[in-house]
Amino acid sequence: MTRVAVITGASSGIGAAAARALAGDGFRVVLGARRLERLEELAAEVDGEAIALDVTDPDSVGELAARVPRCDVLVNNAGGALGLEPLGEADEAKWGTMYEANVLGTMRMTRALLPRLIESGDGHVVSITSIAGFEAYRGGAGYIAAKHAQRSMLRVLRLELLGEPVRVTEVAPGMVETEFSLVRFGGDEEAARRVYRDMKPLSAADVAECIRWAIAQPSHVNVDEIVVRPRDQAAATEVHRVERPR
Ligand code: NJP
Repeated sequence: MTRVAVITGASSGIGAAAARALAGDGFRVVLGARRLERLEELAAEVDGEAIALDVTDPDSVGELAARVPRCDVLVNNAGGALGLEPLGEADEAKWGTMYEANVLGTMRMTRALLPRLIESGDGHVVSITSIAGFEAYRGGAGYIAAKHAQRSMLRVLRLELLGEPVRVTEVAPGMVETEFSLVRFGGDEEAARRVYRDMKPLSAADVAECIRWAIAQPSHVNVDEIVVRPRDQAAATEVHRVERPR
């Protein structure tokens, strides 16, 4: 029986790369995100299924779950950051969206698919958090609060699933060159490019390989967490930059 992996936020970046990696390992991949056209292109490439999904909308999560009769792996990847304002200028709408997508989205997807993950007899929940889940940097309060919350929730899940046939893994990346910064800066391409200037960030495929590897371990091996950063980044704000010819 072909194993099924549901991947949220599969329309770009880490989620799309994870879909390719897991399809390569023989999974049937179910791709969820709001941009359905992109998902359909990727689904055609990896012979998967594209389903429109907004993790901030409980009905949308319910609709996806209703279309997935089997689920062996859930990759909670949908999320991201909005803005870099100091706390004194915090934007409530941005904070709300970040909390909804990263924290409540992960909760909703996990809650909806947990019965199927247990039924599979060998389930796995992999969630993409961030080094922002345990570090702080100026301007990051809303995202950092959300990623700390997401990370805490996963630790509780690990305890609650003890004795069930479901593994729980957290993958916490540092800087990864995806659409993350473009989204954070509201589409400002120059601001997004500056984040990765003169250093070598991780690629989405680098993080996808961590996800794939954790899942590929034997069932009794639970990789609890993976922290993965570029060699050029020792901490959130400690980044080695060298001007390189372009
Ligand atoms: O970013 P990006 P990444 N409902 O922007 C989807 C974490 N992370 O791959 O709905 C459903 O290319 C969105 O799809 P769409 C980060 O916090 C990253 O880097 O079509 N889907 C897109 O597919 C996040 O949790 C870095 O717009 C929703 C995807 O999410 C994860 O890695 C560092 C959604 C975002 O793809 C993947 O981000 C780090 C919703 N409501 C942690 N909202 C980094 N890149 O540096 C968004 O520490 N999506």
